[in-house]
Parts: sequence; C-alpha cells; structure tokens
Amino acid sequence: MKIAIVVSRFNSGVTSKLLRGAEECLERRRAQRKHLAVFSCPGAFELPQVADKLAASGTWDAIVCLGAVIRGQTPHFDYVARGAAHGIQDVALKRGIPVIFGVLTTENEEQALARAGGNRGNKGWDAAEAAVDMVALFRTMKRSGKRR
Ligand code: INI
Repeated sequence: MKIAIVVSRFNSGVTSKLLRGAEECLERRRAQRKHLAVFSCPGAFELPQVADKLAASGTWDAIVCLGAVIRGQTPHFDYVARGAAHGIQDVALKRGIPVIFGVLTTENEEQALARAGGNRGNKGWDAAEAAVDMVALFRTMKRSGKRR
C-alpha cells in the first residue's frame, strides 16, 4: 500500500503533531517506510493542488492531507477552510483514489492541540487509518466486481 502524506506548514506546531500521529498509525498498520512519502506545502489552501498532482502521477494508492485552520480574527479562515475541504473532495472524486481530509478547523490553538495528540485524540492518526481502510475497501470492491 503506497501512501503519500501532504502536510501544511502553517500552524506547524499543530501540523507536525498530526504528521507524527499519521506516521505512528501507518507504522502500527505495518505500512512499509519505503512505500510512504511526506510532502509539505505552505498552507491548507495549497493541499488540494499538491494532492491532485500526486494523484495524477498514478504512484499512490491513497493521499492523506494534513493541516490546521484556526479561526483567529479574520474571515480568511472561512476561505481557507472551505477551499481545503472542497478542493480535497474534488480531487478524490476526480482521481478515484482515497484523498483523506485530515484538516483541523478550530476556533483556537488550544482546540487544535487537543485534537493533535491531546485529550481529543489525533486527527492525523484518524486520517491515516481512514486511508488504509479506504484502500482495503477499494481492493475488496475491485475483487468482488471481478467475480461477477
Ligand atoms: N493556512 C492554514 O493552513 N491555516 C490557517 O489557519 C491559515 N489562516 O488562518 O490564514 C492559513 N492561511 C494560509 C493559506 O492556507 C495559504 O497558504 C495562503 O493564503 C497562500 O495561498
């Protein structure tokens, strides 16, 4: 199973923890290091474009997108959060491989840290697990399609 992780550098104190969670999950699920790659981009808004290029390469079975959009005081939040969510979904539907939305959208940094290995779990881990599950599901669907 070849999995690419794209992680944004904006709010890196949070996203580095999401990345660690995702890597730990993949290690636990026995993904081989040589079949994983990590790419970093400036912010969550850029995640879909990087994911699209990776998906177009045909190299990866799934792509995990990790980011943290924290509301703060500006309407910028809504544009970035919506752009990331819709963009990632568009790539998944267009390219036909799992492209996982591991992007936190929170009111403040405290809420984000709680979901990046704090007392609310680690969304990076959850995103990696979703990728593994989706690849397995697609393989099952492919096999059952062949039997008919
Ligand atoms: N990018 C994030 O990943 N998280 C944020 O909270 C954020 N805010 O709030 O501005 C953010 N902005 C940068 C954006 O993702 C792009 O990198 C930038 O607009 C350049 O396209």
